[in-house]
Amino acid sequence: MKLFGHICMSLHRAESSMRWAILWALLGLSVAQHDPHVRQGRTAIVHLFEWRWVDIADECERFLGPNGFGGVQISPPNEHIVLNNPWRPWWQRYQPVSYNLCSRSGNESELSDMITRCNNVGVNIYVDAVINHMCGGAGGEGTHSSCGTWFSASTKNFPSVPYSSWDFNDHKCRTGSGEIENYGDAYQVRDCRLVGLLDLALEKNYVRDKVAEFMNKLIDLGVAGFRVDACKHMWPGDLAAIYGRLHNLSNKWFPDGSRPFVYQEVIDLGGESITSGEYSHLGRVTEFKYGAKLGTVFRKWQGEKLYYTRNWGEGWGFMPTGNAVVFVDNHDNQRGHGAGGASIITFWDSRLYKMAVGYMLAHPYGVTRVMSSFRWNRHIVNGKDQNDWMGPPSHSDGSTKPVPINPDQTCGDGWVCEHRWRQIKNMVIFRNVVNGQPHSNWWDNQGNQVAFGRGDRGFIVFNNDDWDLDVTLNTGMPSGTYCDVISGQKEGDRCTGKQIHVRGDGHADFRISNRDGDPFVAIHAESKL
Ligand code: AAO
Repeated sequence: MKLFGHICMSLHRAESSMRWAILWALLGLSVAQHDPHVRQGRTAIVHLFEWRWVDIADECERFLGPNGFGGVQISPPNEHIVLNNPWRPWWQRYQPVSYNLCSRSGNESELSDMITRCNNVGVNIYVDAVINHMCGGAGGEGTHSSCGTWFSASTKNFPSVPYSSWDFNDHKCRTGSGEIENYGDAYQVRDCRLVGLLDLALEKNYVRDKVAEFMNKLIDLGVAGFRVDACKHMWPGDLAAIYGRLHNLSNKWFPDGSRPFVYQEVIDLGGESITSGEYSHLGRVTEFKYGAKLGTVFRKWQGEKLYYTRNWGEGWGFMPTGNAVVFVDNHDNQRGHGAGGASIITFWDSRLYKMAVGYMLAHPYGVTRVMSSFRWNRHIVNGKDQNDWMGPPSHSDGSTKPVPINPDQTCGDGWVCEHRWRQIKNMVIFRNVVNGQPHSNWWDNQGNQVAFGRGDRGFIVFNNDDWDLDVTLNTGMPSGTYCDVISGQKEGDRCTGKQIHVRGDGHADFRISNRDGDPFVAIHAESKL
């Protein structure tokens, strides 16, 4: 009955998104903004949080291109406020002071060079676009900005856009403080200030034009799309008007008529007045339930078991797969900002993290985004990280440090580079190899040991129980010897880790100790000897 209910609900959702799609098509509006335009069968995006443009360009050429990554989400490229107290927090970049393309990550020519070099090796660039607001109202007045442009937060004057006090929403906000006070009231959430940030009046054509001009400049430089920040705080109609003004992607790298990919940050864990569904006709939406639930499952909290994930995806109340961007953690909730709470798994819990990211990349649901972080001095007091503001590894003058690559391919100087961890990098490749194949051959022990395949192209087995796994399973794969891509990988004609022998009937024996460094095994068509 419950399953029937889930199916009906999913069908209902699928139908309503279909209706939207048809309506939109009739209106002549493109729905292609759901398409990430990844090249050559690539599937995963990596967020290189706070990386410099020159380092991203190098990373595209030396690592992301060769290992099949589909794209990079970059930190906001706009000119932003520069703060001393706290000192150069990472979040200063979410406080624009102009749309000049110079930021903590580099200047416009470095940005443009990065976009070109990444595109040339088949890796897309997606820009984190901060368009809901400018800097905080308490941001002062002066030239404390990333390219030294003068602005005045107190008089809402940003001459280099230009925006003046007429271009902000304060007159519309009905709360005493001018702040969002209650997330249950959709008007407050969209018309008042989010944590003190000056809220742009996106209903004005002038403001829409300025925002679109900024985004079009990036499109013309060759980016493939945008992660749009704080969408919950903007009216869907205003966003539609902005997206409608966007150019097609550059035909230097993308087919004629390609619309920019749009994925919108809307935090919807349920229980508020605004839902992610209000935005899904405009582009994809971040599915925050995904990481929150996956964390709860892998941590075995609230009685969750891995085998309950046999209907992972829409069956768990997530949005339709075609609308979703999913991730285990993001730059906010890995340090207690945003939403998701304590269940979120991050690189700090590396063993669990590799399993959770592996699960996400093996599963067909959604467009997947892998997080790539920097380390900071985490200092948790009563559940709150006192150092949640700390910016990227920096020199004493505040400039961001380069990302040095160690001989073993990991990163140095405080850059975590989760995307370079063998297990995660190999699962990005796995996802490409199984692309388009159905979720198949599910097995579980009614506990925390599960396995599933992707047609005849790949198979993965997890042991998150506190005892060994020792089973024979139908992998659905052609017979042969395969290299496990978690404990090692295929190098030439040998495996550097475990070998899995698939017999003529597709069955293979799996043995995973709960004490293994990584208690999961994955094989795919291209890891066969
Ligand atoms: C900084 C300072 C502030 C200062 C401000 C202005 O920290 O003290 O007032 O500057 O001077 C980032 C940082 C902010 C920073 C800001 C600007 O995270 O700390 O403020 O840059 O520098 C909401 C938004 C969501 C947003 C998230 C952080 O809806 O859009 O807050 N994320 C994006 C970016 C983020 C960035 C901004 C937006 C702003 O990814 O990096 O901020 O550009 C509820 C709501 C959520 C809401 C959260 C947090 O969540 O649903 O919509 O997110 O609250 O306020 C349970 C609930 C869940 C709830 C959650 C937390 O889990 O189920 O729904 O609890 O209460």
